[in-house]
Amino acid sequence: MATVLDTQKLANFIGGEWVQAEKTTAVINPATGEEIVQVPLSTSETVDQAVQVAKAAQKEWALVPAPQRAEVLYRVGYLLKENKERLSQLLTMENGKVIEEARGEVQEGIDMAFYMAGEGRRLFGQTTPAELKDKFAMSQRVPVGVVGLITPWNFPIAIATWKSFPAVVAGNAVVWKPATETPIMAYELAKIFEEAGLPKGVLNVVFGSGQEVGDSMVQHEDIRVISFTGSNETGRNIAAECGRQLKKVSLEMGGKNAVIVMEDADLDLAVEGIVWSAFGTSGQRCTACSRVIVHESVKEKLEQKLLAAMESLSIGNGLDETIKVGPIINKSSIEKISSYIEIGKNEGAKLLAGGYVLSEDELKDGNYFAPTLFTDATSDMRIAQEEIFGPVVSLIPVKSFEEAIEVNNSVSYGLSSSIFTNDVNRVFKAQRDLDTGIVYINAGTTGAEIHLPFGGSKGTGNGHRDSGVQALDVYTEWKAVYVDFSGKLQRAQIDVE
Ligand code: UN1
Repeated sequence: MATVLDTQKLANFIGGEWVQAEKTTAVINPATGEEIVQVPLSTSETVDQAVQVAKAAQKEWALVPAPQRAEVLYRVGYLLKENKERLSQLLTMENGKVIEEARGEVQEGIDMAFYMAGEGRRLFGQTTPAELKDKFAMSQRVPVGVVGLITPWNFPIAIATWKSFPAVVAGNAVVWKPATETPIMAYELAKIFEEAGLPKGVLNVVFGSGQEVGDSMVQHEDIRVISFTGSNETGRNIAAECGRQLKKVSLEMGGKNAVIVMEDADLDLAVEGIVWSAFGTSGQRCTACSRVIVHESVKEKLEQKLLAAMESLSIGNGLDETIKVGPIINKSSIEKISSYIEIGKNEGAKLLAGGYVLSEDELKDGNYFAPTLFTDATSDMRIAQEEIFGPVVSLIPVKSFEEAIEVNNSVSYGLSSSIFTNDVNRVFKAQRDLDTGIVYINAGTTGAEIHLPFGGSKGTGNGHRDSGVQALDVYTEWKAVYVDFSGKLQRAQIDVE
């Protein structure tokens, strides 16, 4: 494979063919403002074509033994590995995240490939005692059919693998709409699936807007599952339509994640954890830390240490290995983040650092926002309640461990949380009482591993999980099978003595 992108214009991938669309739009490198490539803006007709092709391909694919389906994923894993550096560079170009993090994200995809390939030899069901003599009972996972994946720009390859790999190994066909801001990872992953020998039509990529492509996927009656990662508002609309159609839907819609720092914590370690999870990926992770709940007795010390650590953060184009904080995805995100700075100031929080768009000469064409620290925030403020999705963190002082837990749990999201403490009783209480789907002890709020369930409570989701073996629940249904070998008609519930 070439070291750079091999085309100026991306095409949809339908039934194993690369199909150009009439309308396209530019993909912009957020670090430089330069156009990288054109991406299709497809129509609902294209979605329908993809669904028809997927439907036909799925029937055959479901009959391929699962260990053989898994063989394709092993090959995908090796191809991702071979191409790791090239993919990481492209990922940094389209998304902006620094190269070290891009490599980490591609690694998540590699890990997911081998992990889910292993499921080809598991996909466990259960044998269960039957209530009647000479009768056998079991339950097994079966594919759902055609699944629709709608993936975000902030983890364009990792999240795509969390969803497409379990879907494919379980015997489904996929229609996938990647974010138009970051379509290159989708293009590359589709090419890798093709090279790995996935039968035509099992994975289809349709590029385009949420309004046109996303909506028509959600509305299409032959798509039986929608798996979505993105904003809360969009997720709720999707869920409403899926509910009307009795279509299964899996949602992951962000967080308002906090790091709790208790008075007995190792403050230097806490600062490292906060800086990494608040300003890594420029705060554009669902799991990013955007609140620090700190015991009042160590508040000032923590502020000083945080400010010192923030000063050493280098900001710029993530392709430069020395850069720690890359750009923000686009201008409208910059506007949203800027608006929260005003909101925070008006609410009475104290701005200690950052809060502005960077415009130095070498940065002026990109979208750069200074790492920002508010302090003396209170839990009821909008900056402490709403997802900002940028490098902005708010310190909330508290008087006790109990209050810290209460403040952590007082938001409408429930994705990730963390506590720094050396008190073993607090460790166990915190892991029980923090109401998020992911809890970290003495680590920041980011860094979930792919073999554990990823997702959260309350406004973060609807009970399903991406990644981990739990992801299979999204892409399979349960079938109960009874085999009566008694040779006579036995009636359950009635002929039981
Ligand atoms: C996301 O922010 O949407 O746990 C995904 C983490 C990464 C994945 C984040 N492994 O931070």
